[in-house]
Amino acid sequence: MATNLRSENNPAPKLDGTGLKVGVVCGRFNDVITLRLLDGVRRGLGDLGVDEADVVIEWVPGSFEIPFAAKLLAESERFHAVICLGAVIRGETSHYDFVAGECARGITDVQLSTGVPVMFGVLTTENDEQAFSRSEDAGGHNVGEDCAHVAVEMAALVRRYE
Ligand code: INI
Repeated sequence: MATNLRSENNPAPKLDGTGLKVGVVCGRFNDVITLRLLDGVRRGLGDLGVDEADVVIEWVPGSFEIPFAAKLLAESERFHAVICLGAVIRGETSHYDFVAGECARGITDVQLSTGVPVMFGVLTTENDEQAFSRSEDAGGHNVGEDCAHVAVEMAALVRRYE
């Protein structure tokens, strides 16, 4: 994720994931990285009180397939939030741009058309090193863990307007 300049006067809200049901869509392409992101999601949701039994994980071949699966999960009405995990690492052709761009666009479409918050936990990096440094073990930076927190915050926002 990019730099996040945070003020000390605007603390993040207290998050409680008790009772939340969360769907996770995970890309198998670069799964050395996406498995690490998935560990981060499990850690983050567990820390906020989401029951492991309330987390459903669906694997898809790659990031390009993620929006399709996210739509299925979001439309199922079984989840308060969906988290998408993928790793698009730049190669020598423009394939990267299409996969990353369509994945991001598709995920946005899904959350706006279904009203279910969908997290963008898809790494788009220049190289492997950048991908590893965004999918670290407990105590380090892990975008999956960030997404778990944002999923709980967004689900709470939806609940306030139901
Ligand atoms: N999928 C990824 O998740 N990451 C990548 O880096 C990637 N690259 O570089 O090709 C990738 N490609 C596969 C793509 O997501 C689809 O599975 C494939 O095009 C079939 O639709």
